[in-house]
Amino acid sequence: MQLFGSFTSPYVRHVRIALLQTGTACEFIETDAKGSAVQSPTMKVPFLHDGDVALSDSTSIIRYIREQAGHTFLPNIYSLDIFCLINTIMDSAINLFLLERNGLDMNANPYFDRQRARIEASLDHLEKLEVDAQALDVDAKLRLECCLAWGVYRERFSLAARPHLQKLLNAAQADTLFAQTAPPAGA
Ligand SMILES: N[C@@H](CCC(=O)N[C@@H](CS)C(=O)NCC(=O)O)C(=O)O
Repeated sequence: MQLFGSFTSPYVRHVRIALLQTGTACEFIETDAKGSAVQSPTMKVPFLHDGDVALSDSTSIIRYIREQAGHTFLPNIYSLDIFCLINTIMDSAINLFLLERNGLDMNANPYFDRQRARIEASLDHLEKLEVDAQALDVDAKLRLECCLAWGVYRERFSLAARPHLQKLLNAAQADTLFAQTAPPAGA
């Protein structure tokens, strides 16, 4: 089994933690934008190859890893909805991040404001929910933790006025596998 990804992607981090949690043997192949453009139809990381199996999204990859290990994947509807909400936050935040990195004027279009508002509103919603991370399905908890860590690491949003989410992130950072998969400083 081969996982293609980067050390900074929150989606890849979630997959790496699922691999470690299940003790799944897998070779990690560091892949940049050029590599993903020619090897995956989505032109994104992560993607996974396992014999005849080729998967191009972290969600299908994580389900594959969990099912191979005899575990369930997001059976609870509430956890699934949290997972989807966090994907929405990350997709918007990562898009804005990459557009900015590619030199676009981030005040150039009102749709960017809508994307920023979507991220803030979704984070406020999660803060208000006071989610009990321990009560979530493991992959909703991990997705939330990987998202919060990435947003703070890339300075895409702040948790200063979101004490509940900050507490969840602090707890995650004390976890061995979470610490082991942290993005390298300065990447
Ligand atoms: N829905 C995808 C999202 C993956 C994604 O957005 N990956 C980013 C890195 S964090 C990427 O490769 N972006 C490259 C691009 O947008 O060109 C998943 O869950 O795997």
